[in-house]
Amino acid sequence: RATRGATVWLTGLSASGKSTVAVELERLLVAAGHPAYRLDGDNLRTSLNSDLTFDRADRAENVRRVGAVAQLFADAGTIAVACLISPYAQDRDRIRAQHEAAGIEFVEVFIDTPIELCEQRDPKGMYAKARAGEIRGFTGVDEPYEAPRRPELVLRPSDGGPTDHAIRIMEFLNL
Ligand code: GGZ
Repeated sequence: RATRGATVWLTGLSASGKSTVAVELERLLVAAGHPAYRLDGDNLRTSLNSDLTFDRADRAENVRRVGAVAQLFADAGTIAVACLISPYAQDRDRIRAQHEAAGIEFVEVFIDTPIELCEQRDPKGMYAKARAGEIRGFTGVDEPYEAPRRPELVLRPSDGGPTDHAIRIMEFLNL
């Protein structure tokens, strides 16, 4: 039986662990014979989205483009695994509606890592710079993050590590 396509949309703060879960999920899916492809917001900002900033309108455009690309992958029978902060509910809801209108499954996963933990990790020193005022408009510091109200899945550090989280998503997808 061919894998049906779907979009798995990981949303959460910077350093919440979205990319790590996405890498793990892509690996598990492919190992189980399901075509999967990761669309990482941070990476795509150097290519498809290199013209975009972090202001409100450009973040909306970032989410719109990656949502449309994910939908194309899903339509072709691949599991698209998108990981973007995607901080605004309205932008995420819009791409959900577009998937639903086309009859394509959309799975919103909230990587619910408390900001205190994200700041402790701070792998690129960005929270420190944002706190020092060297970066302005940083999500969670001086820009909002709107948590999903009805995500299909919420994954917290207390649920385990990235592999546990990826397995939870596989189970949700019945794969
Ligand atoms: C949030 C920022 C910002 C600002 C640069 N706010 O954790 P990272 O470093 O490696 O990944 C983050 C990435 C966010 O890109 P997204 O495309 O996922 O964001 S959005 O969905 O909001 O469009 C972070 C880095 O870019 N970064 N400046 N001001 N994150």
